[in-house]
Amino acid sequence: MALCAAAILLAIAERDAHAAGSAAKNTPAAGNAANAARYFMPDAAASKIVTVAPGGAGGPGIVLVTEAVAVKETGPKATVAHFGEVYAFSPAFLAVHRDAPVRITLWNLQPDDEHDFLLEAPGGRALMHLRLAPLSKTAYEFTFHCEGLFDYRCAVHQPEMNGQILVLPPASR
Ligand SMILES: [Cu+2]
Repeated sequence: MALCAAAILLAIAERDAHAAGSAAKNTPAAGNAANAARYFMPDAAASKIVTVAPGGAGGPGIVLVTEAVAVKETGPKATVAHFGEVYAFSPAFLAVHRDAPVRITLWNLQPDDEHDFLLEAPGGRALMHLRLAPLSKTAYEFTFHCEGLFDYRCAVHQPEMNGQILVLPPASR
């Protein structure tokens, strides 16, 4: 696990360098081009912690959907008035084994709401950030190389739209 600790520190350093380089562009006025640039797959440093490939081979895998908990279309009205619209990931907790590829299909069920999928290393630094367009369904094969607890969130719907992936030791046979 010492290698993982080093990998996570390196990922933090590279993300900080990236953030510093792009800070000047990071204004609301920068518009859609900057929005497109905010999404990314794991870079070289992050891939030491998790590798992610579009698609993914057979097997049932895991389906991760965006759930409308309380929204303007269906209410409850008093809840939406009090809290605003509330969304959640379902499931909000996944357990996987280290070094075992698992296909995760990300499914945005809402016809008119943007979501995204931001995966963080233990310690909170972003490893990847995907756009989940309305009514989209995209599958990725994830292989975690480090054990630990990884948070995922939708950056659009904070603080409520979060989940965790627990990466366990390899399954014994
Ligand atoms: Cu969202």
